[in-house]
Amino acid sequence: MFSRFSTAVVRPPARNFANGLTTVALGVPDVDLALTQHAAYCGALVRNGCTLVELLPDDRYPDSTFVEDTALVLPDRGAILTRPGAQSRAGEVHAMHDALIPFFLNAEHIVAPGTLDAGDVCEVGARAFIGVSHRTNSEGARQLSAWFARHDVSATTIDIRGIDGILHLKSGVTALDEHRLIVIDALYDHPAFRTFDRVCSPRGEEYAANCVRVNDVIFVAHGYPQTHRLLLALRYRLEVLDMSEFAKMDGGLSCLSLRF
Ligand code: CIR
Repeated sequence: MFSRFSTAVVRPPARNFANGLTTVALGVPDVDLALTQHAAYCGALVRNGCTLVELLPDDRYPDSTFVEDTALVLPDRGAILTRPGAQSRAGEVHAMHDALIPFFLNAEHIVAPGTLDAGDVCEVGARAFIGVSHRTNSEGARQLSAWFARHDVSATTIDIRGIDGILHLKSGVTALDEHRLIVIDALYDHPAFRTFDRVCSPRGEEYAANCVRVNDVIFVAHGYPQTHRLLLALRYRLEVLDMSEFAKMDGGLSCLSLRF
C-alpha cells in the first residue's frame, strides 16, 4: 500500500518568483498566473484528502514555493531538514522547520559539508533513491542514507550529474505506486530501477515524468497527452494541472508540496 497523506505543506510564490534560479529558456513566468496555478494545485491536494499547512510567501527567497526541496518526511516516523545546494535557497529551511515542529518534535538536519535538495530523493515503499546532482553532494547523500537506514529504509545513490535536462533526480523518475516507476529514457535502464515495473516517459514529454502520487490519484502536468494516455491505460486516476509558470523556473509537480 502506497503511503497515504493527510497533510501537505505549501507556500505560494512570492511576487519576485521570476528572480529565482532556472536552467531552462522558457521565458519569464507571470506571477499572477503562477498564483492561479498554485491555487489550483492546492485545491487538488484538498480534494484528495490533504489538509494544507500554508507558509507565507517570502520574497527573500524567490524559489521558496518549491517547498519539497527543504525537508524529507517519513509519515508518522520522522523528518529531516535539508541543506539546499544553492546558497540562495539555504534560508528556506527555517520556515519549514517551524512548520514541521508541531508534527515532528525531533526533526533532524543535514549538516555541512553535506548538501541535499529533497527533489533528489525518490521514495518507493521501503526503498529510496538519492540523486547526486549539482545540488546534492555525496556527503549529503551519505547523511540521508544513514537517516533512512535508522528508519529501515534502504537507500541507493544515483549520480545524475551527466544527465542533461534534469535538475533533480525526481525530474526524471517518479513512483506511481510501490511497484511501478515512470522514468525518462536516459534513466530507464539504470540498474537501480530494474526490479521495478517501469513506464518510459514518451520522447518530448520528459517534463511529465515529474508527477506525484497523492493518495488515490496521480497529479500530472497539463499538455502531455501521450503520458496521460499511458497512465490512464494503466488505470491510474489523474489530476491534470497546469504547470506552465513553474516549469519556467525548473519546477515540477512534486516540488510544490511536502506531503505526509
Ligand atoms: C531551483 O532551481 O532550485 C528552483 N528554481 C526549482 C526547484 C525545483 N524543485 C524540484 O524539482 N524539487
